[in-house]
Amino acid sequence: MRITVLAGGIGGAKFLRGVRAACPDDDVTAIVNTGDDVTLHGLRICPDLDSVMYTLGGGADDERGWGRREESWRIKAELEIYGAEPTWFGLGDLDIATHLVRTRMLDAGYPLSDVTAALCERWQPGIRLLPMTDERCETHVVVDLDGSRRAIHFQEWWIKHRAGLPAQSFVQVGVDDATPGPGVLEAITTADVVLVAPSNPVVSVGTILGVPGIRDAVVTGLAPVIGLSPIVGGAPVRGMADACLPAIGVEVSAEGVGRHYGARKDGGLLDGWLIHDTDRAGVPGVEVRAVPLLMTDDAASAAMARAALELVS
Ligand code: FO1
Repeated sequence: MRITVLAGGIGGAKFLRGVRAACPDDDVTAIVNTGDDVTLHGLRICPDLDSVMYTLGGGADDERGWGRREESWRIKAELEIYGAEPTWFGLGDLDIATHLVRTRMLDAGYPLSDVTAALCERWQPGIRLLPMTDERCETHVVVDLDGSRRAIHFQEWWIKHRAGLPAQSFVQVGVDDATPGPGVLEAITTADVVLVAPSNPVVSVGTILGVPGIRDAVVTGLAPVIGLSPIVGGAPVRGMADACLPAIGVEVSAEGVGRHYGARKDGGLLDGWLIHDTDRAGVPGVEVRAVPLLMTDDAASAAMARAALELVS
């Protein structure tokens, strides 16, 4: 069976580990958000691709959810002594090697998809990782800061300001000129099932669907589309979806996100919607099922993947 998953970073990575565990003999492709990507200290950093690659490759720090386990921060400390801004971004020594290899390949003219494939040669994630696009497409957040309204990079908003500045809106800089990366549309049109990971509906799933052509391919494709709610109770399990959803007028609940994605038969995204077993959600035109959605370990994530696939049948 061909399973294609739309995924962001930390939540998406944990869920993909569950899909891989539940479907060891199936062909799994992850279409990963690149809107969080940023160039800092001359290095191109792809947080969501790296979270997925490290998590599936066994190199992730599971507590943080991003970056490498057994990491050290000596270069970051040196940069701070030099006063080399930004000092708020956590650049780990081991992680820097990934950014150096990626930046060198990009500078040599390789597209991000080739770079990702090369990095995965080492990490062997066990599924195919596809950037949503090879073109630069960066999420910026419009905020009021120091008395003026301005757009700051998503990473600055999320890390430096801890998503504490109310997001007036989100702008995916470059998305209108972006094209789906190599293999992306094919992974959607040939899929037996498309899964929407419990990732941020605005800055992860929303950004992937914002790349011209991707939403249409999912909505008009033959494969059933099953989503998993990133919101349990009235809050995200991790991350900052609760700081993002109000900016697009969506209630921070499983029902709010499900209705935001909408029913495929009405031109929306979903055929099925998994919500946490303590939640309730009415999503017209969508089959809703309540199952445990806390990815406490691989067994829990695998059970979620199986529940999503059962919803297909
Ligand atoms: N998240 C933080 O909260 N603080 C950091 O200093 C930080 C550094 C960082 C470095 C590399 C990387 O791949 C991810 C990093 N993240 C950090 C996470 C990142 O901001 C988010 O995971 C994604 O952009 C949103 O999912």
